[in-house]
Amino acid sequence: MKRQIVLLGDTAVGKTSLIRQFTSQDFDQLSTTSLSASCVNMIYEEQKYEIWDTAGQERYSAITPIYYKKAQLIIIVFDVVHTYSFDRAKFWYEQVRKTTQIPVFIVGNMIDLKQKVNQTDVQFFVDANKLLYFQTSAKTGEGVQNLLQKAFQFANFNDQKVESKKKTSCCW
Ligand SMILES: Nc1nc2c(ncn2[C@@H]2O[C@H](COP(=O)(O)OP(=O)(O)OP(=O)(O)O)[C@@H](O)[C@H]2O)c(=O)[nH]1
Ligand SMILES: [Mg+2]
Repeated sequence: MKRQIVLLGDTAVGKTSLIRQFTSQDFDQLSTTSLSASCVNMIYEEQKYEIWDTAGQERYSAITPIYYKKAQLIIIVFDVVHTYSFDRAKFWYEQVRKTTQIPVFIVGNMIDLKQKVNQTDVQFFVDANKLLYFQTSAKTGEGVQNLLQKAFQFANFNDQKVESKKKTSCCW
């Protein structure tokens, strides 16, 4: 079975750029806004994964839940330059938690630029919700492969937990 990993976050935080780094270690300064969700397939340690890129513009918010409801892991991205993008990350976390308890990673992208989002606020949020926090630059590639590897491991682990839970409930 394929594991699904879904990226969420405000427009222009670098979701598409992160996926480009995941798959081809490459960066496009002229990356244009996504108008719909799309997916790429990846294989890690013989396991297949689907990485879903969603459209961050507000007008697509209503359809985005379709993509994360069946995921094994959700990665919520903000960019460390715009405080509003962090507010939107918190919004997405609340939306996700309305329907699912699956693991969520928080990613602060664009660490190659001057950071304006208050790190204490981010740390408070991730600690309060017991989330893993990663910092990346989709431009330089810093932190990106570490994020990807942890994402594969978590998506796989989470799926095994679901499967073993199912087995246990069959035995009741
Ligand atoms: N300096 C810098 N620029 C970045 C980084 N990541 C993305 N960008 C740039 O930011 C802009 C938006 O990146 P995208 O990856 O298209 O953003 P997105 O989150 O997919 O946006 P939507 O598709 O609208 O939801 C592009 O111009 C990218 O080149 C980064 O880590 N550092
Ligand atoms: Mg995009």
